[in-house]
Amino acid sequence: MPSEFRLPKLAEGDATGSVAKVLVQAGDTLALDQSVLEIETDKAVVEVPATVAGTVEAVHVKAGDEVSEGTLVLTVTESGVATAAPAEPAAAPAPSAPAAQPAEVPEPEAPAVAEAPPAPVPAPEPTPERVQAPASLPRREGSRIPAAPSVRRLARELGVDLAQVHGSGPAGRISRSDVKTHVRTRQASPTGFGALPALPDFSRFGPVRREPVSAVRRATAQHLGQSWPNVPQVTQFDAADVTELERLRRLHGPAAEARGGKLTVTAVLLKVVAIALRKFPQFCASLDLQQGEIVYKDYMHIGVAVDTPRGLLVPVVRDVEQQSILDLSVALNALAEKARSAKLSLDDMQGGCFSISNLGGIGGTGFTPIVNSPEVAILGVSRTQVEARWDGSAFAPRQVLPLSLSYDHRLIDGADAARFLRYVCEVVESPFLLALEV
Ligand code: CAO
Repeated sequence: MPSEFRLPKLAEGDATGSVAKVLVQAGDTLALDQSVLEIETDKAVVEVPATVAGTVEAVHVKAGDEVSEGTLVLTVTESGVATAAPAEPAAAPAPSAPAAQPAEVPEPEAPAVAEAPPAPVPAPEPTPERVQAPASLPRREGSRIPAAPSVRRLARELGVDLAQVHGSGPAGRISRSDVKTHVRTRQASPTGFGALPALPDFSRFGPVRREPVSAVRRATAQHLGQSWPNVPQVTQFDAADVTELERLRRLHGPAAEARGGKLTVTAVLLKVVAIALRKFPQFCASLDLQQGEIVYKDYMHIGVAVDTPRGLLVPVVRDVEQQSILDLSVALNALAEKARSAKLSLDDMQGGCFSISNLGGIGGTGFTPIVNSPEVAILGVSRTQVEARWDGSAFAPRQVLPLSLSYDHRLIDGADAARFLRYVCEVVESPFLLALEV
């Protein structure tokens, strides 16, 4: 005998909602708890599960309808299965809840530098809830994709089309870990660019030329493409008076050259940053959201971005704190040379705790480098300029080095970043501090 299925109470505080999707049609066999509607409220999209089982005789709502508790949704001929107690639709967390999910996505061990060749993607580990399901379930157009509201919400936040996700649960049900596995696989797609919308046909507008994407470019795109959307980053700017440092660099440059090095600003900054990292250990750390822990590194390896004919490479200078500036000038020179002559090994590019990117040799007044995740900060260096600075009684020409610090705001607060960068500037301005601190 036909019975009516009416809309139960929506989530707390939601009197009305609008129908986003109707998930059943007349003639369907309806199972208990099967999702019938998706309703969009101010706070979330919720799925409404059936509290009756049987055959759908009529659907009384359509997408876009405003509905509230008690609205007639379906007429159902019951199949004799016991009627469940009316249940509140399961609401996904309101958008005001901390949106931590994207960061939870387990990323494949990112190369310690953006530029290492793409590592093979480890096969996803089976999770306890996983039950072997057919490789792909045939999904009819418009048919129901089995996934809980929280899974749908995660998919929406990560920009995942659930129709593309392989559900590993019974009857192809999609779990959170299926969505995460899908994202991992997509991020590690052979192109390294993930799933992107198709490009227009540019040849309609004029002649075009196509070249294969190099391995270095692909690795850079893949790594930065992961870092940028997943790391909420901010850039702090400052400037250091390097007049005295420049005098010392000129004075001691020949000593570096005698050892096969080059006493550049980058070599000095390596040492300065190492001292700053010891004073501010959260800048020498990584965030492990899966374990809910911060990983502090007691070693101090620093990556330096090198512009090479093959593209950007980031070799890592090891144990920076334990080396003198002269040692560092030699090590940096050797690594930059290796990078430019395509002789870097994977080891040379792994294990960095922090990165430095110096574009000052080329020019520019400032830029915002991208954090080389899972590191949490990167120092950008721009071109030294001569500026008129007030010395208390007159303006005097001073050499000023513009610095920028991009940082992962999940771990580092703006005040800490300002203190870190100010400290870097102070040490650069008073190189004597280097001797005091080492
Ligand atoms: N301001 C002014 N001049 C600078 C400078 C600065 N901040 N930094 C370097 N210079 C000068 C050097 O003193 C040197 O001058 P001379 O030739 O007169 O001696 C010249 O620029 C070239 O320096 P260098 O490149 O030999 O040495 P370095 O240690 O300063 O830099 C390296 C090494 C590897 C960082 C640099 O060569 C490089 O590749 N920079 C590009 C990094 C990059 O691409 N970053 C972007 C990453 S994100 O897309």
